[in-house]
Amino acid sequence: MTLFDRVFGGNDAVYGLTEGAIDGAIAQYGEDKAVSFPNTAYSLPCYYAVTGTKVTTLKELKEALGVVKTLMTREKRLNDAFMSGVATALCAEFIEVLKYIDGATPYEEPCYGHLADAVIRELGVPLVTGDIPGVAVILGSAPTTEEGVALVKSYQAQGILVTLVGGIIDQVAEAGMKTGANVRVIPLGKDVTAVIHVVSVALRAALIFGNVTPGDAGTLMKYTMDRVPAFVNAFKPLDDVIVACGAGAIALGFPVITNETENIFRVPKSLIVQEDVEKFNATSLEARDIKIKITNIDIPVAFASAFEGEIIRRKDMQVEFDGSRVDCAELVQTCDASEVEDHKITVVGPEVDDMELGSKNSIAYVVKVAGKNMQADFEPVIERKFHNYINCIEGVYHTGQRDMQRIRISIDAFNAGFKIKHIGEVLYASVKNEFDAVVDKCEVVIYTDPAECTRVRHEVAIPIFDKRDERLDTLTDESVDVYYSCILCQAFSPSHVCVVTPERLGLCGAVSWLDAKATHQLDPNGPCQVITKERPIDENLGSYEDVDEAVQKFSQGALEHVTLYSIMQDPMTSCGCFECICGIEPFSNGVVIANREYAGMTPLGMTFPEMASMTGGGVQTPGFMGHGKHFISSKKFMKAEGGIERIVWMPKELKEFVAERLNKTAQELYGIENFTDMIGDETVATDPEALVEYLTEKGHPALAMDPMM
Ligand code: SF4
Ligand code: NI
Ligand code: CU1
Repeated sequence: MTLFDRVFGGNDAVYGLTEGAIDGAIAQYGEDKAVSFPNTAYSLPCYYAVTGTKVTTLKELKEALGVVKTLMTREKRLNDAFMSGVATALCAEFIEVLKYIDGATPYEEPCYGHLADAVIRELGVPLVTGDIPGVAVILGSAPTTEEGVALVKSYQAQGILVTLVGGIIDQVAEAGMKTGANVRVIPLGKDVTAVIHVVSVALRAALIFGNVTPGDAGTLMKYTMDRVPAFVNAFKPLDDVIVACGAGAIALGFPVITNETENIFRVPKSLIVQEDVEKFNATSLEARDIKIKITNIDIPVAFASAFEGEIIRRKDMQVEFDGSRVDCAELVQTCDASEVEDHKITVVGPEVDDMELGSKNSIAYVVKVAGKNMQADFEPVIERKFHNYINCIEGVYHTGQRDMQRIRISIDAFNAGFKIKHIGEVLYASVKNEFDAVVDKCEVVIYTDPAECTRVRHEVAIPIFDKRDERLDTLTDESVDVYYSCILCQAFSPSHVCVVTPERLGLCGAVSWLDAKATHQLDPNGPCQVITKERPIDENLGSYEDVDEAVQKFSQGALEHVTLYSIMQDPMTSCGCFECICGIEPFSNGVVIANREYAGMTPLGMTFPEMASMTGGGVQTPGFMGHGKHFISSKKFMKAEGGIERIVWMPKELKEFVAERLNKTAQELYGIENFTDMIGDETVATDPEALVEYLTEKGHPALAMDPMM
């Protein structure tokens, strides 16, 4: 039997199952019954991406199956096993969506099933920075639990996002391994059709970031091949259905590595037989050409970006440090080279062994750096990374910053021998690794002595923070000589360019003007380039000849004009990983803002994913604009259209997050007190009528402004 026979055989098997399932559902619910996956604007994402048609009811699903049948027949005739595999995958999507019918929640812990659009948007930045260097899809049961777990852990330790389908899920659970999106190990589901949920992520990435036209299957597959660093590890025995799905994966550019030796065809670089499961990792990375950044740090627990989202609960914690209760601080201090002894780590005060189980303690760490190219402006940039660095330690958890950080060390980490001094090792190695262009020498002093912590916090850290805040306050678009471009997201959004200014951070929320400046210094030929601002065209719009030239150049001609302060005229583009999106609300002359975390409805009649689907892929879409959370309180937010007075609605959580800064801006610009009180949220209105009523009652200024369109 050839590979082709097996794929076509798998096709037929899946097709039969799908047809039966759809007919069964129609018999039960009637053909007008709605079908969709939750929290996506692209339902059904794979079918929509491949054909350009959205499916919303069982009737349409049945029609879609007809289309798939035609596709399968054609591919069979053309003898294209790979495209035929794609058709099989579409059937898998149909089977999976039926599980969600009638509001069902078919997946239970630990499985995820369908992944929301928001998950994909969140992956944008870590994927482009190489923080997540790849995506592994592990299918079936490993020969032994140990081998399966070792494979999953090997990827996890490299920061690779691991998705699991089938028996491996039980193996990982049996070994007691923690799974979840926060530790980058995502069990999708135990049926083989659950594999579609990761395919769906790849295809939606093309729609969200790549501006690929739905239905343009050729461009779609080129996108996934070139830009989505995924691969498949499939354990034997492989049945025809798995082989067919594997052919689909290969069509998308994802190599399949298997330990199956019988009845299998090898396809160079695409279908690779590797009998030794221990070598799956190396073979896969080579096949997909994934390079891993190695950070070797001498600590007794693992250190990997996959552990960044790990949470340590009170009952699992050995000790904690809490800046909101006792004196704590974290600080980068620029020193003269003579004052810094490279790689010296000092702990002043008790070590973890001397602290009581479950106790709350003080901690203050001062990272002294010296370097010819070091500037005080880089201190907060480096300092803000401490959160990531410390969080990457397995069994250590960090939140907050400055003098309000909180750290927990787990009992497991403690038992493995983790000590306070290891935090110093991590800070040292990470700072030297990432900021090598500006930091020549680095020394870490960690205080746990309470009196010393009080001294460091009040006498050293707080005065420095105050000075930095003053500097940030004076950092305006007018006060600087240059802006910066960021094109990091071009890895996914080939024509997208962010223009980062002091008052407008990158839409991902992760790149401020200071960050961009530091990035430029660290890597002069990298993603952040200087944009001069010597030739303004219209200061109110924030348009400059220099900016236009820069975006033309960095978008390879895709963009001609970009304004910094307008959402109507030549607005900045979005890649897709924006923290928030704002869109025009015509009844109130205002804009509605939704953040990625918000799952509910907005007064636009759209959810966040639906609003978000209006823009992305590096194209300009007047009326909708992606932006960072901190941009909301900026004096430059939609300045051309009247500024923050246009904001009429935000989810409550976001409103609370921005309240202090936004109210300050409203006070300064318009003399309005407690502006956020005038802004609606989901507790007062999710439809335009109720919203306008609320705004009228509150005397919201937008109502009296000119319509925006
Ligand atoms: Fe991507 Fe813009 Fe953020 Fe750069 S600033 S990482 S281009 S979203
Ligand atoms: Ni104090
Ligand atoms: Cu992005």
